Amino acid sequence: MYKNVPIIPLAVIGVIIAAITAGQALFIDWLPPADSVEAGRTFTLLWFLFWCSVVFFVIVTSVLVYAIWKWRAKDDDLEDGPPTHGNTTLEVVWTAVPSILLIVVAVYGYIVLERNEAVAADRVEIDVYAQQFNWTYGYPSAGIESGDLMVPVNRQVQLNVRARDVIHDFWVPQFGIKGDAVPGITHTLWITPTKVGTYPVVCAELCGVGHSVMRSSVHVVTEQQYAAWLAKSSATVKTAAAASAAAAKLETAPGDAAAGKAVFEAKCSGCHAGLGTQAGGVGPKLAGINWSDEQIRTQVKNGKGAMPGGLVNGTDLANVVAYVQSIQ
Ligand code: HEC
Ligand SMILES: [Cu+2]
Repeated sequence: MYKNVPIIPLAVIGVIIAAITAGQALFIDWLPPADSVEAGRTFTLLWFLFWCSVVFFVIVTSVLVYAIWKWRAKDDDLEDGPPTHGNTTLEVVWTAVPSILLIVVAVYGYIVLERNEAVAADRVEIDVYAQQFNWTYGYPSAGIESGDLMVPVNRQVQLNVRARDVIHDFWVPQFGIKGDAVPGITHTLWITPTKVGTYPVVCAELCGVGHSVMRSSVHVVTEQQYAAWLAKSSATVKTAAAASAAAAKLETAPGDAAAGKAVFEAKCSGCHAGLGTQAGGVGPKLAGINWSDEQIRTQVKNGKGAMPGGLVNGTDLANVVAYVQSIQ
């Protein structure tokens, strides 16, 4: 039945097409290195799909090219050609094979998805905030925020991706995972980096004029380095918080008007004439303004108009507030 099949010409055409297609696959670097467990699975699935496609592309294209070459109508041939009645075997084959293949692909794809989204008990949770045009990372366990993403190697990282303005998209090409950051929604991604190194974080959703520069870095470090970094950053945050709490305490403590007079002479009287008792200079007269301590403190801390903020702080601030009150 198949003795008429032109094996040799079909084989020659097939080999040529296969060589061209496979060459494209093998000699061009289509994918970045798979540096996460998830990327390994996804990229393998992708290559499986690709090589299946190559096989069928080669078969179909070889027959097509052969048919075009062999049975091309002559220029003066206006006939319809002989009628054919189909070929049941062929039709069954070309229905059954793709059906089976589709089932295989669906099952394989499901398994990859299932594994990539299996949540590990010892995972590290990190919040990712996208906004025009930068990334911020929050470490809820340590109570800190950072502009860089720091993750331990070989441990699952759960990223809770959120947007503060418009839609963005978190993407680290080498991790093979990409997920939209949508306002009002928390999108969860799971990544298990397998190699120590620094990788780019790219925004993969056109989000405005600064979209192309919306990048940051993810540093994959050892478990010890990660723990040390967390401890150090949270200590820094705590020290800063403690220092500002202590400063606030000093600033709001009852001040000493006499000591405040000296501070005023040094820092304020250049603008506020007559130690603030009279108009003149750049600043207004302060005697008799009838402000609360809080108002004066805020004015000195933040400044206003031509008056710069932050001239004094701590105990000096408390004292100068007391002095301004004393000349009311
Ligand atoms: C560089 C000049 C300059 C210095 C220095 C300066 N001030 Fe002022 N200050 C001003 C000006 C100008 C205003 C008016 C701001 C406005 O309302 O636009 C002002 C306003 C104020 C007011 C509010 C008064 C009102 O009625 O609006 C207070 C209180 C005050 N200054 C206190 C101080 C104290 C205390 C210091 C020293 C720690 C100080 N200023 C240093 C220029 C200065
Ligand atoms: Cu963006």
